[in-house]
Order: sequence, then C-alpha cells, then structure tokens
Amino acid sequence: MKFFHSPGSCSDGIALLLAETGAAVEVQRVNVRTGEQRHPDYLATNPKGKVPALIRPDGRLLTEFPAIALWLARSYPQAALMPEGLEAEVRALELTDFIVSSIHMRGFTLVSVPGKFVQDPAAQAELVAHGRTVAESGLAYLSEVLGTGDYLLGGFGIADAAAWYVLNWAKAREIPISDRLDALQARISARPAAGIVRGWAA
Ligand SMILES: N[C@@H](CCC(=O)N[C@@H](CS)C(=O)NCC(=O)O)C(=O)O
Repeated sequence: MKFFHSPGSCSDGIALLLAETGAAVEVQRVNVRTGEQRHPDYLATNPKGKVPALIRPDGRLLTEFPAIALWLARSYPQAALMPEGLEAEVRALELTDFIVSSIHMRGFTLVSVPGKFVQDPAAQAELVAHGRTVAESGLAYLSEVLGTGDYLLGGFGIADAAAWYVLNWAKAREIPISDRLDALQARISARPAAGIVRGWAA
C-alpha cells in the first residue's frame, strides 16, 4: 500500500491506524503546509488535493478519514480497531465523523487557516473565535463520551485515532482540554503505533 501523509495534519490519525494494523505500507510525504497537495503529480493520484489518501493492495485509491478508517478496521480485524456488531460499529463511525467533520473541519480549520475563507483581518479574527468555540464545545462533548474510560468507546479504536490528532492540535494551540482528555492523548501517544508514526515524521 502507499499512504499519502503530511505529519502534523489529520493524516496522523490514519497513520496511527495503519501502524496499528502492522500492514506493509510505503509512506509518501505530501507537505500540505508548503502546498505539495496541489502539485500536478499528486493531483493526478488524488484530484481532491488532500491527505490522508491510501492506495490499497488492489491499486485503488481511498480518501476521506472515516472511510479509510472503516476500511482499515474491516480489512485488518486482528487489530481490533472497531467493536463488533452493527450498533457498536455505527457508534464508532458516528463519533469518528463528528471529530473529523465538526471538531476538525468546522473548528480547527477556522482557527488555523481563516485566510482561506476571508481576507479582512477583523473577519478572520471572528472566524478564529468561532472556530475556537466549535472546537472547545466539541472537545467538551468528547470528554463526556470518554467519561472515566481508557478510550472513547471501550477499547482503542478508530474514534480514538481521530481524537488523537485533534487533541494534539488542541495542545499545540493552547485550546483547553479536560484532564481526562489530556490523559487520553498521553495514553494514545504511548502506544507503540504512535512511536511508529513519530518515526514517519522524522
Ligand atoms: N474530509 C477530509 C478532510 C481532509 C483534510 O482536510 N485534509 C487536510 C489536512 S488536515 C488537507 O489535506 N489540507 C490541504 C488543503 O486543503 O489544501 C477527510 O476526512 O479526510
């Protein structure tokens, strides 16, 4: 497989899941900070110009975090990335999608790159403030879901991988998180797979 990855971005979450599976993968770095995702060579592979993206063993490309996470969980069941049974699976997907499409896309994206949306500095400041509110309230919800557990939905799974990258971002941007989420971030960071992901960033 070939994995298109920009360390420090949301593809960290898929990197973590890939490392958890132990599957053989070639990691190709696409630095989204310097615009490599818009290079014609990359667009020829992934016209969306985004990471994460994964070329699977049959050569077909898969994009979008929740879809890749589901595919990995189903394709490598020995990694136990998804609980068993339809209700548990759909809850894991529901939470993963909330983290990616709400906390990340509607929260952190506005905090990190307001200039993508508006030019006026005052309007940018408003977007940043709004993004922070969305991120903070989404993270507060995650803390409720976590409760006193070790991971969000019982054992480590796809939603934790999504939580990992937004928690890393929260810490880097000094967005407050609960002690429980702080402990979750540390617990995930201590997994052997997280060490592999740090190696892919070096
Ligand atoms: N909906 C996509 C979001 C992916 C995404 O926004 N990726 C960012 C990195 S965190 C990216 O590639 N940004 C580059 C760009 O938008 O030009 C998913 O679920 O994978």
